[in-house]
Amino acid sequence: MTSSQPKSPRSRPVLAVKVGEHVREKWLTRLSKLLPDVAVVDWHTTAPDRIDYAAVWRPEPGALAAMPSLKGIVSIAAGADHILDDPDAPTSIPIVRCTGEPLQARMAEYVVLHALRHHRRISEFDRARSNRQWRPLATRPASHSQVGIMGMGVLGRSCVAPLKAVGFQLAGWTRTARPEHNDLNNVAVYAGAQQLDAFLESTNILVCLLPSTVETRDLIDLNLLHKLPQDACIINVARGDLLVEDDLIHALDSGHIREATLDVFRTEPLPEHHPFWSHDKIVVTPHIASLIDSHTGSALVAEHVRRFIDGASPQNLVDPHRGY
Ligand code: NDP
Ligand code: OXD
Repeated sequence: MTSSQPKSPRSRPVLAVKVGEHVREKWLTRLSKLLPDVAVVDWHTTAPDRIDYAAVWRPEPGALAAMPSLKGIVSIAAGADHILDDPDAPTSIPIVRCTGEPLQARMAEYVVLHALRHHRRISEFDRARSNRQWRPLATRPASHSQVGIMGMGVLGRSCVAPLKAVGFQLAGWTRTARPEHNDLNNVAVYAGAQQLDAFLESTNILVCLLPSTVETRDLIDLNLLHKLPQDACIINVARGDLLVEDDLIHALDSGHIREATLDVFRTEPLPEHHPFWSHDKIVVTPHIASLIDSHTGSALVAEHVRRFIDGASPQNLVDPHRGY
C-alpha cells in the first residue's frame, strides 16, 4: 500500500487514553480530531495487545506492562511518578510528560495568589470576619519577605518573574546548579543537600515544586520545617508524599509554621475525615494548581504522539532512573 492510500482502521496506530471518567469523552473526541490517522480509544475497552501508544493519568499498576506492542507513553501530567510508581512500568520505551506555557502560567498564578494570601495574612482576616471582628493589621511590603522555591524546573522557574513583579525576594533550591539559573537575576539558587539549610533559613514562604522521587519523598518533615524561620508558611503544589502530614500539623499547632496551602495530598481525593479539611491554618484545594484540561492537554498529547509516529526525537523525556 502506498502512503497516499487511506489506511484501514486496523492498520492505523492505536492510542489508548486513560483519564478520569468525567472528562474521558472530551479527551477522546478532541484527540481523534487532532490525530485523524490514529485510532484513539478508551484504554479500558481495548485489548492490551492492540495498543501502540498510551496517554495516561494514574494507570493501574501492571497495565502498561501488559501491552506487548507499546512503543511510547505520554504522561498526562508534568509529573511521571504516577507511572513510575508501578515497579512493572516499561522503562525501555520512551516516557514523555506534558508541560508547556499554559500550564506554567496557571501554576504561576496559583503560587502568586497564595504567596500573597500568606504574606497579607488573609486567613487571619477571614477568621476575624467569621466572628464579626474588625482587626486591622499592617503588613510590611513583600520586599521584606523571601519566597523560596524548592525545584527550579519548568514550573519553579515560571513562578520567578510574577513573584518578583509583586516585590518578593526570591531564592531557589535544586538538585544541580545549571547555567540557566544564572539568567534569573537576583534569585539566589542553592543546589544539593549541602546547601539546603542555607536556603531554608532565609525562606519565609516555602513553595514546593519538586517531583516525587525516592530522594524527595518525606523531605518536608519536622526537622526541615524547624529549619525555616519562625512564622514561615508552606505552599505544596508538587506531590502529597513530599510532606509528612503529621509533622506539618505539629509545626502548625506549635506555632512555628504560621499557615499552609496544600493542593496535593498523599491520598486524593483527600479523605472526608482527614484533619487537613478542618485545620484553620490550612487552605486545601483539590489538585487544581495547574490542572491539565482536555483542550490544552490534547494538543500536548497529540504533539507527542505525532513525534512517536514520525520517528522524531521525543521531547520532555522522563528519565526513569532519575524518577522525573
Ligand atoms: P521539572 O522536572 O521541570 O523540574 C524539577 C525540578 O526539581 C528541577 O529543578 C530538579 O533539579 C529539581 N529536583 C529534582 N529532584 C531534586 C532533589 N532530589 N533535590 C533538589 N532538587 C530536585 O518539573 P516541573 O517543574 O515541570 O514540575 C515539578 C512537579 O510539579 C511535577 O513533578 C509535579 O509533581 C508537580 N505538578 C503539580 C501540579 C499541580 O497541579 N499541583 C501540576 C504540574 C506539576 P535538576 O534541575 O537538577 O533536575
Ligand atoms: C501534573 C499534575 O503533574 O497535574 O501535571 O499534578
